[in-house]
Amino acid sequence: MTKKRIAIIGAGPSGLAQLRAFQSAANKGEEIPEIVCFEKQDDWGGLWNYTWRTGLDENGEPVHCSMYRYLWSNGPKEGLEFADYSFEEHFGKQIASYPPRAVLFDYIEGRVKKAGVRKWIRFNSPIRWVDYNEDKGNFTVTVHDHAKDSTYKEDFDHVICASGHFSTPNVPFYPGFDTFNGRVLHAHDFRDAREFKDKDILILGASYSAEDIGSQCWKYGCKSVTSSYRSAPMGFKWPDNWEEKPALESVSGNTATFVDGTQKQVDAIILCTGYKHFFNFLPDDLRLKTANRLAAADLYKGVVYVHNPKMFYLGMQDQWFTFNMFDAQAWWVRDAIMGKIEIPSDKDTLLADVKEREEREEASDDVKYAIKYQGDYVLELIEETDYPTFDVAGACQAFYEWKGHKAQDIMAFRNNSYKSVITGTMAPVHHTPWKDALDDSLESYLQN
Ligand code: FAD
Ligand code: NA0
Repeated sequence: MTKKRIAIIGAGPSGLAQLRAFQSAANKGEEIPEIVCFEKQDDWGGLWNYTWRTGLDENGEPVHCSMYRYLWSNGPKEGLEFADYSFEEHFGKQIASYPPRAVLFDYIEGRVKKAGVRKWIRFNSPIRWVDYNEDKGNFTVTVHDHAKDSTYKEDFDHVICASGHFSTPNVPFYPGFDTFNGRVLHAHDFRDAREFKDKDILILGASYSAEDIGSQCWKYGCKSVTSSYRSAPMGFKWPDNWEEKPALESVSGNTATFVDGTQKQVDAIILCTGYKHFFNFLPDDLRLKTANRLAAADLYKGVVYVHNPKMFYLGMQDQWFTFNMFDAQAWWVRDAIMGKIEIPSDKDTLLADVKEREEREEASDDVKYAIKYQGDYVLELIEETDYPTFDVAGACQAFYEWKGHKAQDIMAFRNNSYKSVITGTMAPVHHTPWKDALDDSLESYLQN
């Protein structure tokens, strides 16, 4: 019998989890399918693969990166640690709890280097299109090879889409943006907080990007932050030069006017208004359409596309859990593809699973409920595979404490440390408080 062929779209944390999942089965002597991972960038790591570029990349493709210089993890690393590869294994010691981007990139890369899966990835290879062939029951994938500047097609038995959903910006318009006397940019294009030193900045949005980009600009010396919320304020105890305003009404010249009638002079406007699930390489019958929520639409078990169960999606949920959730999903998808887990053949059963997850998510607005909801999901998947189980309740506890620490002091929460649920070791307190640590390099962070 010929081997099944599997296409993975994207070599970010989700796609890499899928490669590691198959490699770990091969390591145990199992016969695995042929794996090809297509990555549009020239390196792995997804959003964690930082670039200074914005707009279009060197090949004319939209830049994927939404990360910026000086980005430190916004949640404790104890909530995302790989169960099969601890921080202590990678760094040879326990490290502090909120690593900067470069440190997390190094950690992600360490596991897949050890696994030896780079050979399965074709870099500089954006997927242009995917077709499902009803007659053959397989997929034809069209790829652009930028190295050769040629386009080719290959057939696969399954497609796993791991292309991420925090890269295509959601960009609203407000009256006066077109005549604003300063820069208007989306968080996706924000790279260096020093650009806004001594500036009065306006941030639109009230979620993680708004909180963190505002905090970065504050840390690196902006004159003031005004953040504007559409639904509800973030409500933290902000520094004196940070003010929360209700929704923006319009701008005129450099004056921003808010719906309560108040005004503020600003030099730049940063739209922290979220991202779109955007798959311009997928036809209508394969393309996921979902809001950014914990129970993503149309995904049985959060991963199987209900309208074509040979197609899978990884990491499409809104995320409390990240790397270890992608692992749980990847191990589960591997076992479904390898016939160890059965996907119900009846579409109503798949849809009922989605509905049940949506209703359970909607049952409460409480943050702790949401964290536990996703923790339960991670546990549900790992219990069905051989992914090493871990203390998910302990990881939820780290998230609850993190929430408390943010409420206490939003500019100091990253100075706290938590206990690893993988090795049981307490993280050291970082050598420098976050607000004073201007160098975000790996070398500086690991100096303890
Ligand atoms: P991505 O990381 O987005 O990777 C997707 C990959 O698919 C990319 O390499 C991309 O080039 C590739 N790709 C896309 N389209 C194609 C195509 N057509 N063909 C081929 N390849 C394609 N999570 C945390 O745990 N901690 C944090 O501190 C944290 N900070 C974040 C900060 C920001 C600003 C953002 C936006 C997100 C942050 N996240 C954080 C969440 C982040 O979503 C995950 O950590 C993780 O990167 C998601 O992995 P992924 O593989 O699903 O997607
Ligand atoms: P994100 O904050 O980029 O995080 C993504 C926000 O935008 C909501 O507040 C929403 O308001 C608002 N919004 C949307 N449309 C708007 C409009 N037309 N006018 C005004 N406001 C508007 O995006 P979301 O979706 O959370 O919030 C959108 C991801 O990036 C997260 O997973 C986060 O963890 C990650 N991230 C991490 C870090 C670090 O680790 C930093 C940044 C981002 P409303 O009214 O819809 O609530 C450091």
